Amino acid sequence: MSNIKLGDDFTKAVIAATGPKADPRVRTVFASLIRHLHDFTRENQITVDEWTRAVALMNRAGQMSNEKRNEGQLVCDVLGLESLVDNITNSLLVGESYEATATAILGPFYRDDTPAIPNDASIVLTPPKDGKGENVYMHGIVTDAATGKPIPGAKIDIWQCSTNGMYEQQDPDQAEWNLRGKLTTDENGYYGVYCIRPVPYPIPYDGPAGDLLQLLDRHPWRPGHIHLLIGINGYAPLTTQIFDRTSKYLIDDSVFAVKDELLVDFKPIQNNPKAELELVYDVKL
Ligand code: MBD
Ligand code: FE
Repeated sequence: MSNIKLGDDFTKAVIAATGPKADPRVRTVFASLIRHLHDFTRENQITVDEWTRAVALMNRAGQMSNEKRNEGQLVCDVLGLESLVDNITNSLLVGESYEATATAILGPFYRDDTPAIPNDASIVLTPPKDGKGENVYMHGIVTDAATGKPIPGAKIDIWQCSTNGMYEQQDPDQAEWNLRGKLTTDENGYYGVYCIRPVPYPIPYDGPAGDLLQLLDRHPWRPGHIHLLIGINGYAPLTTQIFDRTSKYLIDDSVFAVKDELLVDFKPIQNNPKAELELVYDVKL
């Protein structure tokens, strides 16, 4: 590094350029960000060519993104960043909710305007045509982690992709809102919904996130999962995912979201004309 003139003093000068009206948190975080970015760049002797490629990747992620595609988030996901901020955010809440259900990342396919549906409705509006769709009666009770008491009126957003590996908004052949719904727990804290057994699927890899996976000699697959977002006034919202215990890719999820506590069992169910499988999943807030 003997020829490098832009060393520690240069980094300090860049940090010191921050003005007096900057918000304290912004000041702290950016001083650290500049420090790490500069150290990283010196340590790896990053060249103009390499930096140009990184800038192009960021620009392409932005250009590809719209309300159906969040490529910036996907790039973060394959680098483990969304899982890391999820873990930090929820560690900060410990004490208040130490017995609560484990969290997992939101992912890029959540839609915040999902319509409400009644309990025991089916979210399978477009049944899979490939014969891989196993119908599941998923149900459980939402309780208060501290008291064990049921929580009535909790909203449960649920979403999953179809057996062709696509979420409804990615796939013109699926009805809008297919495999999505917003449930409300009843007076006993009960929720129930008919869905499908989730199958492994590849995250979209035709953009910068895919380029990164290829560069790093990695695959794009995720284990079969169902997303949940549970909220009610007075409790911190719970974002999580549940994973089929028998799925492939549990130990090499491309976005690093699997936790032991989130593995679930699909069991055969008798005497239910609407489902072959049952999934009992209780939630503690
Ligand atoms: C997904 O379906 C997902 O759940 C996450 C976390 C990242 C990419 C695609
Ligand atoms: Fe997902």
